[in-house]
Amino acid sequence: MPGTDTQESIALLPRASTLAERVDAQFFTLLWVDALMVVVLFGLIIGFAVYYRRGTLRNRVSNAPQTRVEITWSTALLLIFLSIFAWSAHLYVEASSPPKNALEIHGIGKQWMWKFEHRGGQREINELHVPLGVPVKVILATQDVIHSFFVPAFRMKQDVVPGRLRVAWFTPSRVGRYHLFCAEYCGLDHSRMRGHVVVMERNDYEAWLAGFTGTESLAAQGEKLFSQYGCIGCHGPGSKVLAPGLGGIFGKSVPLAGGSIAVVDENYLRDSILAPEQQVVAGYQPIMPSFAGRIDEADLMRLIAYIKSLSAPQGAP
Ligand code: HEC
Ligand SMILES: [Cu+2]
Repeated sequence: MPGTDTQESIALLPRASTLAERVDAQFFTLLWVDALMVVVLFGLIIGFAVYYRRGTLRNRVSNAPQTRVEITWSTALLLIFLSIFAWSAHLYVEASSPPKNALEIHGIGKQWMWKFEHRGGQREINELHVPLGVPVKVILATQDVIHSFFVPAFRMKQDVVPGRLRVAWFTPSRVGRYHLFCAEYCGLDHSRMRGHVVVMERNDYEAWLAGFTGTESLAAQGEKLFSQYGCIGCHGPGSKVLAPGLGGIFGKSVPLAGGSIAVVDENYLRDSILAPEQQVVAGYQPIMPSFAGRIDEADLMRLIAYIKSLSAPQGAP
């Protein structure tokens, strides 16, 4: 183990994301509050047991209710617990809302490995390279059973369930190599479903990305699939079928038949492809065939990347 890390890894898990610092701050505050409670409560129990013990006559004191003491004590506790709740809720909401400008990386869990694909099409298995100080949003899918994306040094864990895309996000705050685990028992080789997240300085990361040759961006791969699967026949320009155009829809709200409104995010696109009959766009016939069972998670993520790229600001890939 490299010299500088040894001491810390014995004492504590490394803290390698901005969230890790905040989670630890909260964890240790709670630990100290609890420790204080234990000392106060047990101190009082033991103290009173001795002070009011039988035979001292002190136990003859009145046992009329001490209303003021009761109210103060209960209110104080209530306020303490409510502020802990507010603090935790705030942390939880932030930990589950990735910033808009986050770097997006796709990940797929399968028995028994993690596969990642960067925007430019760079692929890796059981390793995830990320730049320091940049918010990273990992869009996760599973090809089979439930897995869980767990990076202890980031204090972050996200279950990945079949049929849904899940998002894990973090801002790495320390260069290094950190464990990545699957934290959901997923079959025979579950314990070997692990890898590393490698946090690099930004220019090192760029250089690392550039080191791949012959990669094609996810969106470009998705564009090819868009013709291969025949989507273009209905959604492409000049199509004879009445189908909505897909340019610019990402992030917008669409009115659905039946009067409800859906926001176009990754899961909406995924559902539109696999179960189009469930969310039919208002004003269109439900003629789009379901592609469930015909498109796997890897191709789905490419198609989604392509449709998203149609909504990207000019110039962005
Ligand atoms: C037979 C023609 C047809 C084909 C083929 C087809 N679609 Fe569609 N698609 C439609 C129609 C019609 C709608 C609008 C009604 C609905 O929502 O089901 C639609 C809706 C959608 C939507 C929702 C659009 C919105 O504005 O909310 C997405 C996304 C989509 N299709 C993607 C695809 C992709 C990706 C493929 C190829 C894998 C594909 N479609 C293949 C006809 C088609
Ligand atoms: Cu797993």
